[in-house]
Amino acid sequence: MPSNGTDVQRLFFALWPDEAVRAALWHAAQGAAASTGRGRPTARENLHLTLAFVGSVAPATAACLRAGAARIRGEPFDLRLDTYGQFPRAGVMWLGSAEPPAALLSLAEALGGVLQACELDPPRASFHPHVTLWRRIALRRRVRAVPPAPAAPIVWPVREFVLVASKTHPEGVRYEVLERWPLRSGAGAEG
Ligand code: 3AM
Repeated sequence: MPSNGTDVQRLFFALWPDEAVRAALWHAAQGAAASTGRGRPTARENLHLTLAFVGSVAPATAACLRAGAARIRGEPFDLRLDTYGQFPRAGVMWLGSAEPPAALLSLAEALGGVLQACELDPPRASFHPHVTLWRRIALRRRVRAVPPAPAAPIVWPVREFVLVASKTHPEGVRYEVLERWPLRSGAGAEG
C-alpha cells in the first residue's frame, strides 16, 4: 500500500467536542497550567479524544475506513471527565475518566476492527481514553505535578464520532473533521 504521495492523508478517529464541552476542556487545561512548567497547551480548536489512530493512508484506504465506520452502530453515552493524568515519558498531561463507559470502549474496539478490515494494523497500545491538554511538560514536573481533579467533572454527551485529518501548517498542526457518524441506540455492527 503506498504511504506517500499527494493524496495521502494522516487520519484518526475521534470524539469531537461541541462548543460547550470545548470551552470546559480549555478551562480545565488552563486550570492545570501551573503544573506544566514550559509545557505547550493543545490548541483550543484541536481539543479531542482519539478513538483510533490510523496514520498516513492513500485514498482507497480512507474510503475503506469511511465505509467501515458507517457500519458501526454504537450506543450514545455520557463521558464523565474527572481525572487528570500524565504520560510521563511523552511529557503529556491529559484529562480522562476514572470509569470509562463500556460504550466508549466498545466503540474504540469496533474501530480497531475497521482498521484491521482495511488491512491496517490495529492500535498497538491498549486504549486509554484521554483528552491531551498539554504536551512537553517540564521533566521535573512529570508525575509529581499532576494537579488534583477538576473542581467539577466535565460531562460530555457523546452522540457521534468523527474521522479527522491532521494537517501540518507553518503555524502548527490543524485538525479537520472529514466526516461524522451518529451513535444510535441499538448496539452492534450492521452487515
Ligand atoms: O489524542 P492524543 O493527543 O493523545 O498523539 C497523537 C494524538 O493523540 C496520536 O494520535 C492523536 C492525533 O494525532 N498519534 C500520533 N501518532 C501516533 C502513532 N504513531 C499516535 N498514536 C499512535 N501511534
